[in-house]
Amino acid sequence: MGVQSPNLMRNKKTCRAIGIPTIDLLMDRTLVSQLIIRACEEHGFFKLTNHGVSSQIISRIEEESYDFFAKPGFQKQQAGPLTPFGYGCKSIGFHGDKGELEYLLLDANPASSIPQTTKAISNDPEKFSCVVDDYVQAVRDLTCDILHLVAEGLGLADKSTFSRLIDDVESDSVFRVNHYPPMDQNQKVLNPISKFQMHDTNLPNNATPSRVGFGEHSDPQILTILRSNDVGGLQICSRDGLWVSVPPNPSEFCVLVGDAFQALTNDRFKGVRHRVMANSNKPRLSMMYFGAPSLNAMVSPLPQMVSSNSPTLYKPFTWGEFKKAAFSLRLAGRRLDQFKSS
Ligand code: GA4
Repeated sequence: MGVQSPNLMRNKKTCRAIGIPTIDLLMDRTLVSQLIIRACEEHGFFKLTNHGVSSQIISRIEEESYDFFAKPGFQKQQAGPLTPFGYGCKSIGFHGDKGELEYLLLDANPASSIPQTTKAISNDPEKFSCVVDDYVQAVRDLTCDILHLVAEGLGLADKSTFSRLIDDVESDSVFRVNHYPPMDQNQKVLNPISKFQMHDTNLPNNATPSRVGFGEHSDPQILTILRSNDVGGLQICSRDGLWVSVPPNPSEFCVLVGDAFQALTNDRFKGVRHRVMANSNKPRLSMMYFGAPSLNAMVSPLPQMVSSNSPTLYKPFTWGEFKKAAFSLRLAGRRLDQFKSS
């Protein structure tokens, strides 16, 4: 499979190399679909090159985001608090999880009118909405392509089985921009223990502790399409429980399997646990499109994914029911457990 640059990770007990699957969308379609399926099964994660999203669309949203985050705090606060969309700082979601980041969370459905939040985000809300819509539309199309490829690879008769869930006017998809401020050098040297959480068990004993930018979790939705600037920090948890750093590459997209895809495929794909360690001297900016179904769509296993050898693992449930449960469990793991069939 198009595996590139093995990435050495150090762990207290072991040191291992892992290849992060990198898939070139310009390769032969049948091959691409097989590689995507294998990556979703083995890692719940892959990188995409030659994804076809125009660099202009990407740089415009990136510039708007940098402009917003460069504003003084009191101005950014005017785009908050989250209701559920808007500006957030240090608190992740509504239930007390903390992170060393600030972010914008926006509705990823085509805006019929410019929401109040957008007026507080930009001096030119129409331009901002347009830039967001262009980016979101491009990554939504890309997500639908990937979902078509998955359906093809799984041999489903209806190739839009997955894509139609997010290509829906009622889709609950969201768009998020995360800004991880640079780590203050003085803090890093003077007060490393009390200031920063010691979560990084992969670090050798003499290394500088890492700051948790976004705590470990899986995304609740179907697929996440992530793009970052050239500052690293994203780590994924491998199947054997090791944290693997994902080298940043602004020209690529990272694709993450979410909990809903795990349920739809009856656990053939697994949601990938990931986190961001914000310990760079440079600011990290990442943009995520979270592709989700409508609130009343069923996300329990597709009949085609169930057989006598693979009986259904989940009771029937809607995305709305799962989302409610996932949000109340915060960043905790095993959110799907309460939907397991007995
Ligand atoms: C993780 C993925 C998306 O960023 C998000 C997050 C959401 C939020 O920030 O409001 C959650 C988190 C995410 C999962 C558990 C709950 C909800 C924060 C949190 C503690 C927008 C999403 O959909 O789920």
